[in-house]
Amino acid sequence: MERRVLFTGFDPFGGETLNPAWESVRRLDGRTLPGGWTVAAVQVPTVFDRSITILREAIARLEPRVVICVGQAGGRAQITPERVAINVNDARIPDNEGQQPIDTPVVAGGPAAYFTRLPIKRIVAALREAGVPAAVSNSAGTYVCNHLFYGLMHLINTEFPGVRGGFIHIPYLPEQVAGKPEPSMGLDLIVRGLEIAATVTASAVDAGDDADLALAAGREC
Ligand code: PCA
Repeated sequence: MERRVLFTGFDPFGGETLNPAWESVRRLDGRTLPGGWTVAAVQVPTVFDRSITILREAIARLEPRVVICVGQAGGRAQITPERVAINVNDARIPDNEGQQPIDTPVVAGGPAAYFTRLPIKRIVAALREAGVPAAVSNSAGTYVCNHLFYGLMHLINTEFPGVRGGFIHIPYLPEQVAGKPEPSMGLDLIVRGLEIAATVTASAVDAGDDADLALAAGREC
């Protein structure tokens, strides 16, 4: 396996003309991180099943040690590393190929949920330290983002055990909400935040450190 971080970012969906996930990860493609890690970015479609197929192919081809899938979470004001992926597809709107699964499993017979393998508390602490709004999220929803997140964790647990990976949701870009009372975050700040998340994870891998920080980052409901 390479000392490489693979980022994935979704294409636009739900009537948007851009997706901040792809806009940000494509700017990280080809960068070198502290410690000599390289970064690759791959676009995935906002499509059930095919997004996982493309992720699997990218992991097999690029042999990354770290995988961070990124998606747009409209309405959120912070960068939010996700704690848990659940084995449920329940789509409020059709995906980009018209599929709208309701209450189906991501993987038939798979466990109810997988926890992330990213050091999400360390990431949140480092982001806040750098002045980037961040919080742990305890739900990635039930649409294609949770689907890909669960698919990634299933791949890690069945085929690629050496990969540390997980999912991060990011806010809308300002141009997506101009004229709407919705929160957003500028592209440069998102890119910086994702680079910090990758650097924190890479250095945990280099240190052989599987433990996360005991930082209180939960919420009541
Ligand atoms: N966000 C959606 C799917 C693609 C994306 O960027 C989600 O949160 O499920």
